[in-house]
Amino acid sequence: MSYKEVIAKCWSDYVDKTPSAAKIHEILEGRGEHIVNDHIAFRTFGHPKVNTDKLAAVFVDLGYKESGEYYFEAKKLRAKHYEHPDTDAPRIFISELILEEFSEGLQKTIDGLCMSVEKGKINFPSRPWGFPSYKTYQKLLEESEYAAWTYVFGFCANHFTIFINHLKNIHSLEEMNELLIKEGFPMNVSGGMIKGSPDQLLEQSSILADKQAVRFQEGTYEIPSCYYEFARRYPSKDGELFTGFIAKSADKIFESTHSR
Ligand code: OOG
Ligand code: NI
Repeated sequence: MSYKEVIAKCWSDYVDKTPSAAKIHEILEGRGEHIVNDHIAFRTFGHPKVNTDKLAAVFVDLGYKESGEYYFEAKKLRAKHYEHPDTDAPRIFISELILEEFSEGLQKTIDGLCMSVEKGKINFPSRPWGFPSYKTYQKLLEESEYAAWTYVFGFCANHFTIFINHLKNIHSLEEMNELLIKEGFPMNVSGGMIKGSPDQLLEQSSILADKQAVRFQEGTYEIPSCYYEFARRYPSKDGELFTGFIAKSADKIFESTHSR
């Protein structure tokens, strides 16, 4: 498989969970835009069987290289990003929950889930532990929204990201956000609608996650699924666009899957 095939599989799973992403595509394409993807993000648990390096192995085999590391103290997460020599390839951002910093109960729950993960390559998209329990979801939610989300959705693209620099008729994140608001999409305003600044060489915004009816062991419940992000990058002194991420901004972007 090529990286393009893996990403295409993740995209079709993602639009199923995120009808807003398909709508935004239609709106932009209707205005004559060709959409370029800046990055795709995955979430996981910092457990030896499924940690960031395990998920990344699939992408590293397809030519991606580890290119940056990030730490989120309050959310108890760490992350890495990966770049591909093919300049058309979107960056990959993978984060993991630092299990040691959570209760024994949470650690046991995640250990239990990971027991059913087979050795070898991780598949995308996949949720190796079968149907989730709503009770477990709620229990995890008490300690970490990220843990609860990852339990239910597993290893799938948590968001795709429209690369604003490549749009023809939209020249700023402000313009993009205005259009989204006019079309009725709810924005993530945690830390301000636009995270980052031209000085930091990266500006980001995102809509709040769609709500999806998910089948649990106990029945079907509507919970936040995935969201769409928008990024504008600026050149550094060498004239090349900045390719990394800004931890302080990312910290707020994570909150796009919080309940509205
Ligand atoms: C990732 C949030 C961080 C970014 O671009 O800074 C991020 C997530 O919600 O899993 O994607
Ligand atoms: Ni992102």
